[in-house]
Amino acid sequence: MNNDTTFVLTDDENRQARATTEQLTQVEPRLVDAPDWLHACRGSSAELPSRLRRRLAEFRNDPGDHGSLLVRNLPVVVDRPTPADPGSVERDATTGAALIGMVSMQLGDLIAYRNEKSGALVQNVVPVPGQEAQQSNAGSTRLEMHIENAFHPHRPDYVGLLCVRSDHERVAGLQIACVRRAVDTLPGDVRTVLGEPRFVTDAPPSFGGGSAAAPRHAVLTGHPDDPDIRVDFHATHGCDVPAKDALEILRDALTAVTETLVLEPGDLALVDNRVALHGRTLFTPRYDGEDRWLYRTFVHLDHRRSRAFRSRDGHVLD
Ligand SMILES: O=C(O)CCC(=O)C(=O)O
Ligand SMILES: [Fe+2]
Repeated sequence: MNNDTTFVLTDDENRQARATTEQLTQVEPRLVDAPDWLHACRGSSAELPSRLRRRLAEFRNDPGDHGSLLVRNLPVVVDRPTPADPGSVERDATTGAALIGMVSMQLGDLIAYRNEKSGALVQNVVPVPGQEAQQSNAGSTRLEMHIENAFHPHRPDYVGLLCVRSDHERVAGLQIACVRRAVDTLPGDVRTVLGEPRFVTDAPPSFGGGSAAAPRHAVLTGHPDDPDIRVDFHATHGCDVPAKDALEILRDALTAVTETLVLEPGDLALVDNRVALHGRTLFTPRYDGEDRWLYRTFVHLDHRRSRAFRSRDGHVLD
């Protein structure tokens, strides 16, 4: 198992990736969600520096004890103010969109959800005026630890977060906590409860909201010593007292292994959404066009598996 959580491109690799990226940004119609552009992106992803491709193949095979990989020194160029409109997405084939697209495609296939950020494959994670306290990526108060789309039957296998711009004070921390480093510290009876369908996760309002119709699910599944995890500490609730208690014990165990990364432009965090949660520390936006800006992608490993949820065999899940 490779537990090295950081991969830094050398300057030569940065130049090589820049050349591939520049070519890809010129491919018509220069729109991320267009099938022709996505096809070109898949091809270009095979031309990323070979050392990076090897590391990504290892990460796909085994995400390590930290369940995440930070790729640094990617050649991101930004020539626009940070957007601040609600639900904003990146439709243009910018250098950043090309980079996160290519790296994501070395792991699997890009997906999005029709009810979230208008189904765009590359989404902006930016603070939005008036949404400071929201438990969404438009907020700037602390964002609780979660796996992505915990409520959904087809959750992404990976989440990619590429930093285009840091926050002014360089304090906004992406937080990551992997169940692989916490599971041993949980008492046996707590693990048993977490492995039973005694939890519900509310869907966000854009997906119909609430937990009334939400099916009960387990928080830990798979091998008891190396489980997958399905929890969002804002949206998941225990259905009985032992289940509620077990969630609190799990939260403490994950807090003890939480790592915080202040991303810099050109840093891409890849999180294995089956074993690791993510969240964000508080920061103060200024809404001056220079605020923190990440691009986000979702990736799944088996495109075919979700075919019934995708009309016209596209990338957007209904
Ligand atoms: O802002 C961050 O660092 C993470 C936000 C987040 O959880 C997301 O966009 O899925
Ligand atoms: Fe998230």
